[in-house]
Amino acid sequence: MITSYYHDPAIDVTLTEPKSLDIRLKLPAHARDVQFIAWNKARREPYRTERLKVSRWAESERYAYYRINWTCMEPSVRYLQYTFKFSMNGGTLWLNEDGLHEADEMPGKGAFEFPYGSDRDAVHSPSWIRDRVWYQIFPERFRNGDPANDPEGTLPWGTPPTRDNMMGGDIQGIIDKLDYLKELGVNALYLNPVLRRNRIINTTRWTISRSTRNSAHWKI
Ligand SMILES: [Ca+2]
Repeated sequence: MITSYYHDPAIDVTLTEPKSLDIRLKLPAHARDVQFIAWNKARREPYRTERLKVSRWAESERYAYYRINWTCMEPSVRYLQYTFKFSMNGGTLWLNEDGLHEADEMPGKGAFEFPYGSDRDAVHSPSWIRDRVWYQIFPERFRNGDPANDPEGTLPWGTPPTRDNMMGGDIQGIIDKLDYLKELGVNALYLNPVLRRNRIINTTRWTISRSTRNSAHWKI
């Protein structure tokens, strides 16, 4: 009976480039015929099952250490599954995510999984975002720049906020304070949520620009 086994996939991130995987396996010293078997989970893309013999890397009196550097992943394969097969004490064993199984055939489920992301899974930030100094604003509570657009029931500025009360803050209030924000070194604003008359609206693009050159006037 096996009382100790350990598997270390060496990395715990999703790869976006065809790099190799360094996989290590520690087994009792008398384990033999270790194989690494990998296949495409989705099976939508053509990908043959790999069956690779894993060589013994190091050993001690009680344990054997196996290691395989696997470089055969294909970028189109999004989710790989793999398992280890080895023989010991006359039986065939499978090491899976959910433990050890003694069986002649590979278990139908429970294999290790490895998300091999494609480029479409990666986050691509625009170049302009890298030197931004962000300032997050809740417009309704930042500044009331135009009392004429206050929703019904707007309370005096400075009233203790609750989940539901309204203070009348608006985009004009932000515009009024753009120079102040600039003095702080802020060069990007993150507004949330933007409300239209106390109703949350879906994503909308607003453009704010100077209305006249060299002035403190802004338009939206
Ligand atoms: Ca207002």
